[in-house]
Amino acid sequence: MENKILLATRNRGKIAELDRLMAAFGLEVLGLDAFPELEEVEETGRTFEENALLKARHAAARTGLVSLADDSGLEAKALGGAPGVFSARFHLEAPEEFFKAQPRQDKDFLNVAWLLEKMKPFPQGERQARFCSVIAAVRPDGASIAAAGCWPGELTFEQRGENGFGYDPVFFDPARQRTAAQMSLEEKNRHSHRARALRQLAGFWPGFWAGF
Ligand code: ITT
Repeated sequence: MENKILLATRNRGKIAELDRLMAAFGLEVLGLDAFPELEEVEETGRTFEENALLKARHAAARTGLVSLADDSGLEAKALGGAPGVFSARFHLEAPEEFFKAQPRQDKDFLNVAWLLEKMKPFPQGERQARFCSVIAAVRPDGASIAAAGCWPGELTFEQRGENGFGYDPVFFDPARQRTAAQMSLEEKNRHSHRARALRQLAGFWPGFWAGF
């Protein structure tokens, strides 16, 4: 049995976190860089779980390797759980004037700026949010496991911190009194939605791996 697993994500922030988190599994972790010809799968699911399974299934079927994928996002209570599964594409719903007014045009910056814009009417006390992640693992024979984790917090009014990626600079953890972008990788990996999901998944792992 090969001791290799494919991490099926193109998001560098996720790769850095998952690489470190998965060290405990004692596996050789390959990235999608090893498979440049693998086409991206369209994320058509309505839930994090559906999308995580879609991505992991696609990678396992094409490469013949046990594949792990994360689908994740931010849910703001005041926005009825948005952006949720649309977190990576949230800025696409913004009007043209919004884009013209932005100093940067990269995806992470635009998503965060659009979120702060939508949250403008909501004062402190109405800014609860959580990060959620579902991590799915799929074997080449199609067998799968999946687990979820969420990280409760609040949205700030401005960006704080330089670390992490995506929405980290506006996600404030009240228990630790700082944003996710003000945490080191080690600290974020102790508390994050992704860490919580992976801890859950670890419980199913021995049976999943043994049947491979
Ligand atoms: P892959 O599908 O290749 O994994 P992606 O970036 O498209 O990469 P998703 O579809 O799961 O990943 O979208 C996740 C979105 O939620 C994306 O905008 C991230 O920036 C954001 N997000 C998820 N986890 C986050 C975290 O820990 N910190 C900040 N933002 C996060």
